[in-house]
Amino acid sequence: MKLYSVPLSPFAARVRLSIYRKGLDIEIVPPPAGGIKSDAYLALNPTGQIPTLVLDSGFGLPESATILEYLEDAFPTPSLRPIDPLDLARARLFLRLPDFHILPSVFTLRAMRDPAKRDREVMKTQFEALDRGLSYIDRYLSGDPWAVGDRASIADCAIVPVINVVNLIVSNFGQPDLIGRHKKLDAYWQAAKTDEIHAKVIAEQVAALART
Ligand SMILES: N[C@@H](CCC(=O)N[C@@H](CS)C(=O)NCC(=O)O)C(=O)O
Repeated sequence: MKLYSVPLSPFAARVRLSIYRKGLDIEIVPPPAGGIKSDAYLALNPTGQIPTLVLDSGFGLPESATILEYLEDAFPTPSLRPIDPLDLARARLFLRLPDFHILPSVFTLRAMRDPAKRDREVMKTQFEALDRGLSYIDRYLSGDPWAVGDRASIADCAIVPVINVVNLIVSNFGQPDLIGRHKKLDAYWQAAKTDEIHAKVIAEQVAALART
């Protein structure tokens, strides 16, 4: 199996976290020559997005949340899927809430990383939206050190790379810290970033941003 991934992408990073945490023998590779809109890549993943998990059969599986669930089913141990139904529902919320309420603002702001392309009104609206999205995450966190329950889960895979990219955007725009405004989220992040596997993915994202 192999995973098409780029280091900074929070969608790809959540799958890498699962692969590292579960110790899976999955090759992590950059997009093929020609990129993610090439015919070769589109044949694997018609959305033309990163990540794609390519199974040994050659089947290309898109969508990070679906890939995480597939890895849980295909490689059940160690499990990153909470057992209690409500814990599992909360873990899945941590996949959906960032996708709808945080990452769209991250991508809008990232498109304005060149100071010459910045629009103050758009920036204000998007940083407010980010703060609101983070408050949703804060609300459903267990506390620290894990997002749901008392062990690592797909919830941590989902939110650690997201919190990291929010911090990177905030610092890139010279804005005040957003994570520290949310008590449970701040405590979670302080603990989560000291975990060795989280730290590996955080460092991959930071290094990728430094190269762009
Ligand atoms: N819903 C998808 C989103 C994937 C996504 O948007 N990936 C970005 C990288 S961060 C991408 O490939 N962007 C290029 C594009 O959309 O053309 C998932 O969860 O995998």
